[in-house]
Amino acid sequence: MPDGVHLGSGKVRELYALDDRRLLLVASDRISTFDVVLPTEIPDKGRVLTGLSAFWFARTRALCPNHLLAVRPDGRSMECRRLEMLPIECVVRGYLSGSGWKDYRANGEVCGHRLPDGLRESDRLPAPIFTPATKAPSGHDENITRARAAALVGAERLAEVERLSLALYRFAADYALERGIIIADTKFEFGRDGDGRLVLGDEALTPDSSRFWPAADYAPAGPQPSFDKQFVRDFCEQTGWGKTHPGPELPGEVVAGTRARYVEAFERLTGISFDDYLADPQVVLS
Ligand code: Q0Z
Repeated sequence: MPDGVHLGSGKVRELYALDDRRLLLVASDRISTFDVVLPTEIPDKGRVLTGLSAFWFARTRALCPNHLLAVRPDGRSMECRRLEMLPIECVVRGYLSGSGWKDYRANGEVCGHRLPDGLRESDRLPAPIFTPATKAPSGHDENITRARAAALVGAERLAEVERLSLALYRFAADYALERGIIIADTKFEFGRDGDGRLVLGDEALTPDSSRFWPAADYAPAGPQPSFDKQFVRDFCEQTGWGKTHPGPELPGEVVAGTRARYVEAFERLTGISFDDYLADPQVVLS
């Protein structure tokens, strides 16, 4: 077990305090689907997610400062600067999916962004949009208007996180698309450091905080297969499971196929072999 005082658990991550300035964020191998954590783990999933986050933090430092201090030799733990987190989720959507698609179908707009008529599920948007949400402990985050977001963080700070979120998304989505992965949408979390400056926190641009789609299979006008979780979803649908706790155990071939997809996402995006990452996690930082 890592050192530090346990501060909290996410569905698949753990947070520890190392001292008054530093936190340890540990990514487990747990996997969730349809909002339920499954009883079977995906070996190395936490390492893939930590490696990808660290990779993006290293490559986006010039766009926006971030909380990363170090990746531990276990490859799944990140030492981070302790921040005062903002009470909103900074979602950017480049494609119409999930709650964005739902809201568009209901009223033609998403978080106050009026969109062209006639868009289909999974269509690419004319330009990426910033669609803030409130943090709900249930994980069912609620889209909010920019007026409500401004009331929560201040108009000036909202404008700054919008600009930063769009810049980060554009950079990563362009980069990923060249490597065959569509980042359909993503969620950033920002905090303020001791001097009040905005800092990117949490995890960033991972398949758990984003929708990753295989670009080769992209076919709008319907839902897209998930780059990482499709085998798990297909298996779960097949079993007739009611999507309430507890979820089903995953068979070995679903575990192996899913692990391979996580490793493939890591290797495509970073250009680094996952074995090299396991041997020395610092490789993602240069
Ligand atoms: C992140 C979370 C997890 C449970 C708080 N740099 C930071 N400073 C202060 N707070 C946080 C961070 Cl990243 C912070 N979370 C999300 C992560 C387990 C909750 F691993 N909560």
